[in-house]
Amino acid sequence: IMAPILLNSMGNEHSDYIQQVEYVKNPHLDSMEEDILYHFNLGTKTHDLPQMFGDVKFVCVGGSPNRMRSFAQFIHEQLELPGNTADIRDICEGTDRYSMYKVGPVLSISHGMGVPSISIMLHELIKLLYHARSRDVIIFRIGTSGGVGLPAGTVVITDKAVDSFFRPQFEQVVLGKVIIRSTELDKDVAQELLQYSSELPNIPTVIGNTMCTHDFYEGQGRLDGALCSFSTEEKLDYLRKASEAGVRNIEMESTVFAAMCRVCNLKAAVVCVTLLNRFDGDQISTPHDVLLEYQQRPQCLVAHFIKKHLGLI
Ligand code: R2B
Ligand code: URA
Repeated sequence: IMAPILLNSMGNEHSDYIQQVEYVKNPHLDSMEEDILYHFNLGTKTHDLPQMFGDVKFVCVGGSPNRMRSFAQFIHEQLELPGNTADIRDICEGTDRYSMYKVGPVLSISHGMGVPSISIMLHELIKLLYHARSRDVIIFRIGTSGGVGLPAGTVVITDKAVDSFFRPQFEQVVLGKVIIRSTELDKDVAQELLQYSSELPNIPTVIGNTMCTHDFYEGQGRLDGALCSFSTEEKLDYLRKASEAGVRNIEMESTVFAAMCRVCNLKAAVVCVTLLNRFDGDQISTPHDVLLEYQQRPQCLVAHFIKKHLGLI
């Protein structure tokens, strides 16, 4: 009897068994005849997912569809791939919920704003990677955030994603009960990103905790929403407490992103630029062109990481 030969995702032969880590954690999936990824407008019967996505090694997600298209074009240039960047098309053009672009081994997807929006996207993305039999994928959230005591334009690589009580956990209500999941991210990927930031010009970067809230205004202690139930002093007191808990920035998706990726064995990192220092104000009054430059910083850092991993630099 011959020993089974397994092919890994690069097509290399391995003569012994490799522990294949499955990304999905759902016993019901295997008994389904078809899986429709409704919000992507993709499905296992209508699309050849292994052929379309089997070679994916890096997934980058961010809130805005336009930013994720620009990122796909930027990565296309950085990887010096053949063809025209203008021809990169939205794989999810059949739906306006999310946008998805594939450039070589890199997938760039928008997730909208907030925990429910990104969590729907992640369910379908993780199933997509499973159906496609992708292996050794690293996923990055590249986004924007409010800084806690940092100058605008600082890139924060998330150590721990914490909730509004500064706890490193994500709570999900399932069948009327609260399930708590850990929000720890991959330490090695974070350190590697920090190292690469020092090799690039003009990308001030720190590692710190990221607070994830369920609102942009009151939920982030802003005084400038349509309603506000607290004083300036109370706001500053909360931000000081956040800072003492190691929080360096505030955004709206990191806890569920970290929790889902951790449960599903996906190596994950959160890289967000700060658009303002929340101790100085609430309104985002920085000029548009400066904001655009800030938003490119997480993209440059992650592109550098990808190029290193592909052996291009
Ligand atoms: C950062 O920016 C968005 C709010 O403006 C939100 O999606 C986030 O996490
Ligand atoms: N995104 C947020 O969630 N908060 C900010 O202050 C800025 C961007």
